[in-house]
Amino acid sequence: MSTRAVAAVDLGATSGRVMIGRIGDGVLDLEPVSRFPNGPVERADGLHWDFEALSENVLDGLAEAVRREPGIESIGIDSWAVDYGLIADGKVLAEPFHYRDERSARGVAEVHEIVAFDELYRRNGLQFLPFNTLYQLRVDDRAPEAESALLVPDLLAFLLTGARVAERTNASTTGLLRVDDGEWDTDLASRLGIAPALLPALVDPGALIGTLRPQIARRIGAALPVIAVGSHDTASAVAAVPMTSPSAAYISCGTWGLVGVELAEPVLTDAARAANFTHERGVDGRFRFLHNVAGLWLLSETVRAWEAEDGAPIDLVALLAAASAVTAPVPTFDANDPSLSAPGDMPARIGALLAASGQTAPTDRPAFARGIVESIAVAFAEAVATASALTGRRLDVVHIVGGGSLNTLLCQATADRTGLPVLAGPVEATALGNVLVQARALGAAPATLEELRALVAATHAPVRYTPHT
Ligand code: LFR
Repeated sequence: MSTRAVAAVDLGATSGRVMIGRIGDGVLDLEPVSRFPNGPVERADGLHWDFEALSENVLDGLAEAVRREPGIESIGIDSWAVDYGLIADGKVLAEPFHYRDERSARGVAEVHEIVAFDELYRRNGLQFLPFNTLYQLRVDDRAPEAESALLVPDLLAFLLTGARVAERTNASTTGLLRVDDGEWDTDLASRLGIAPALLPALVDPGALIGTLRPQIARRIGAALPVIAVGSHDTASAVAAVPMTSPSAAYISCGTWGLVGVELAEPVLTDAARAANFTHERGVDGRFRFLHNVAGLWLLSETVRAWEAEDGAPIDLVALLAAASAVTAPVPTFDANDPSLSAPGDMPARIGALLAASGQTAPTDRPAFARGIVESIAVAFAEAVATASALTGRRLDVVHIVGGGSLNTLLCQATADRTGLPVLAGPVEATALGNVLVQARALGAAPATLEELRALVAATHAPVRYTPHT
């Protein structure tokens, strides 16, 4: 089988990238084409994403990808979840809000006044996250002017092709999708004052979304199809976790650490609701039964604050090496505390949490960073244990994929605190999942998720961390 090529657009909360994916017999690799910064931008009405800059960067990246690899056959797009843009008269009405914007707090209060959380969980199976799309849409003043609300990857696909769709894995993070049949819960939307007409037709990963509009095709240099992938980045990442058995847990670790297991059927118990475990839809109708843990966000926001203080960049690799060398015990805190969710002075907020639990924040930076990594690992271990208890599965391995898989301190701490071996990598699981689903739709990859994961395992052997007892 000859090697085939596709383009993967993968947008994260701190950076976006365009990659060429190549796939063939025993071949699966990525060529990075472009990488650009991303992050919250403060506007008069709150925190947003700079969608115009993002889309320009995506188009430039795609043009460069096609220049380098004229054999590219399709494009797939994934990004973080929940955030959306509104469309009116065929145009983007307003920049998407950032999920860390505080307006959603009002949405939570209003939604829960109308529909209690118990009922929401029964209907949508989602963990409570204050920024889930339904809370945002409830308080969106511009929604009445709009024809459609499109999640970020669907919004980009619309700009590229003109087609309006809702890819199902990401749609499952809105809170407006029924957990039982994966269709829009239009009754719920209506009760919340969200016009069901805003919600476009659902498509599954692998579906053809459309072909590039002529002016976009000219700019990129080819009239390519855009294929739906697991457009929620976590769905793409989980599709590429080289798991070989149901007794594996996974952690997709970037800005967030998404910790859980894969299920064929939901576990909608009171215990799952109380533990705030979610049912997000995965590729091929699987459920991502997981819990959000604040991941590398805590570290990157801390480093950002120190850099502002110093007026100079910090070498993260050196900082983590120094943190690894710390031998004295470090205090830990609840990585999931809601006070750590907004951007801004993270060291002070962590210090306040430590003080509230009668502990003292280390004054030296490596020890402080070590405390952050250990606190994330504690939260990871708790979530793995909870996933096991809620599903009744004995878990025997933890896969870590994404940026966190390169953090040896975090991987070892997770092995130590779970008491389970950690298999780390691939770092680019999200982009690989994106490539695999496109390739399968083109007939260039095997049919089952298990076979796709076997290809990942064969081409990206994970690094093993054994727990120290
Ligand atoms: C990870 C992620 C999480 C989602 C959070 C906000 O990038 O997509 O799965 O809960 O971002 O959208």
